[in-house]
Amino acid sequence: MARMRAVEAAVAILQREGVRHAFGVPGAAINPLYAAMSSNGSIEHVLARHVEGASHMAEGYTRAKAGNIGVCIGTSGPAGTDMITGLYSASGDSIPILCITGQAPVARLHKEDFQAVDIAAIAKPLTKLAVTVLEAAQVPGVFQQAFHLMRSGRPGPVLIDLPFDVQMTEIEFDPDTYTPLPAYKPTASRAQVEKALDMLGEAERPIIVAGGGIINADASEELVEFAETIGVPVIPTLMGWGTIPDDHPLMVGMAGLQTAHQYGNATLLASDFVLGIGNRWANRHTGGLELYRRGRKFVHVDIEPTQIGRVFPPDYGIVSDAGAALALFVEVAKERQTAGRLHDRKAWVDECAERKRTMLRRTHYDDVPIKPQRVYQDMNLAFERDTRYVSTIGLSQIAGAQFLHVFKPRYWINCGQAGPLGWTIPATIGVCVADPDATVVALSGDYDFQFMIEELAVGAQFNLPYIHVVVNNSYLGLIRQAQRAFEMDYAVQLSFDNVNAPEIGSYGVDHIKVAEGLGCKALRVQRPDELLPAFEEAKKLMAEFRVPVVVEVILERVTNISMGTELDNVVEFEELAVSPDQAPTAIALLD
Ligand SMILES: Cc1ncc(C[n+]2csc(CCOP(=O)(O)OP(=O)(O)O)c2C)c(N)n1
Ligand SMILES: [Mg+2]
Repeated sequence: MARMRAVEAAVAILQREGVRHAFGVPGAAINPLYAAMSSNGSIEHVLARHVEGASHMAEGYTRAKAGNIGVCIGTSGPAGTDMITGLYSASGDSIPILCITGQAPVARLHKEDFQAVDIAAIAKPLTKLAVTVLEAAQVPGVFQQAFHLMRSGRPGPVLIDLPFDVQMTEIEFDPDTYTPLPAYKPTASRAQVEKALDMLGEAERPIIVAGGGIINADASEELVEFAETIGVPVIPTLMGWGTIPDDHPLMVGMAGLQTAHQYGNATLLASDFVLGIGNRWANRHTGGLELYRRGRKFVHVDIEPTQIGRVFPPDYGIVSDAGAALALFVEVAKERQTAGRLHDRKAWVDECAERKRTMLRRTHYDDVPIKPQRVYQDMNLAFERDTRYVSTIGLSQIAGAQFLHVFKPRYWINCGQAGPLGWTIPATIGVCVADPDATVVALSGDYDFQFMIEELAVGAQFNLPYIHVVVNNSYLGLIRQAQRAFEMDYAVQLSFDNVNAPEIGSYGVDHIKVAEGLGCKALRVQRPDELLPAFEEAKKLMAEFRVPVVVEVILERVTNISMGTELDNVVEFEELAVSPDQAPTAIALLD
């Protein structure tokens, strides 16, 4: 046993739970923890420029690699409230992050002390545990429990709030014998898997909906093996995109109201059975439930018991970790294969493949200003299979999901549920810290980019090279499009004549100068034929200077992107491809 400050025990636990990086902003009330990190020396700290940024960095860090848990740290009061959006984002997408805040001393909590706020109460609905630790001797147990909870069941964030005196108090703690608690993960039984496969066997046109739970469980290989064994097509959700490579013959598109393919929606509507694994029937995926459910049977596999039946009652539900369920699905499916008990699904798969080959949106345009579709087409040409994309929200994210290609799990890192503007830069920084050798490409609209633009300085300071494609329509594009229903174009303009940058006309903010001012490299693209050379130049600059490189593309101001309110009425505003040369990087045409 050894006597140490409670925060020294906390840092020793972080170390033993595998934490190697932390993202944060110090302040007086959290300085004891910083002192403990400084003397411990095992945790590299990345100094954010905004505390919300630190929370999104932690989330990007967790998402990049199986087993990672991002840690974000801030002081009392506004630092905690700044990180609330990060906690919301992480909880919505089932991502574990640990948020640590400083707090006023226990005896002054009730006295409206400077920057004392009940952050645990504020964070409660967004976390698996949010606690202000009032007894120093509880600090080790609270941290141990935090890691147990973050790793158990449906993953999610935890907030630990540490009053200044609690941090400073000496306690007895033995780091050498500290052991993480085992994580709890429910497992499907053989009888449950047999029953689900029986139901699937009775269907004529079954599909698998593959959710982000498969990525969280690191079980994408098992998913592909299962799909291949039973010969059933897969529709990944936005969070599950990458579980099966886009060019796999059984990947039949994404379905949904926005981030979806025409062929994905058509295939979902043609199906008569859906096996959902690690998904949550998000409304941007399902659209109206009456149409989504009509004429189909559903089996839902989820790690969290109370998720079964939350959105609609499935025909059968199984509570299981996606990885554990898939391992058993593969085992039972192989047995049935050997026994000749599986159906030949070839005609159904061919039908889905034909839709994937023919129901294409046009991407090849030569217009100036550039049409957004052309940007994604050229990104497909410029960036290799092993590119990790990061994006958040906006027409940019929606069109990105419609046109880009993803080939591996965790290579589409997207804030699916909360969609807070500003998430992209800090989340990308978290990804770069977690995987410094990866090729990382972020995608933002101009407004998302401006929200937390200061975080670019973190990328420059800590030498985190990545390419940030900023599609600039000088508009809150998604909201402008939504306002068509109100016949207005109100408070969504970002354009103005920048007195310092007449060369960009009325596009307003000079992103190049801002990015350069923050220590990054930046290029501006005005014409479609400049796109590919700019991406190549960006790769060179990234390698040479080891800082983020911004490629800003000046877009046409108004382009409506395909979306709708039901899976069968997604509105196509632009032309559909009528010949392969109009969609030259469409996945089914690439080979
Ligand atoms: C914090 C926050 N406030 C408001 C919104 C609503 N919102 C969603 S997209 C969007 C506009 C995005 O504009 P931009 O980033 O330029 O992307 P574009 O749609 O133009 O491609 C807004 C305001 C949001 N998602 N998050
Ligand atoms: Mg915009």
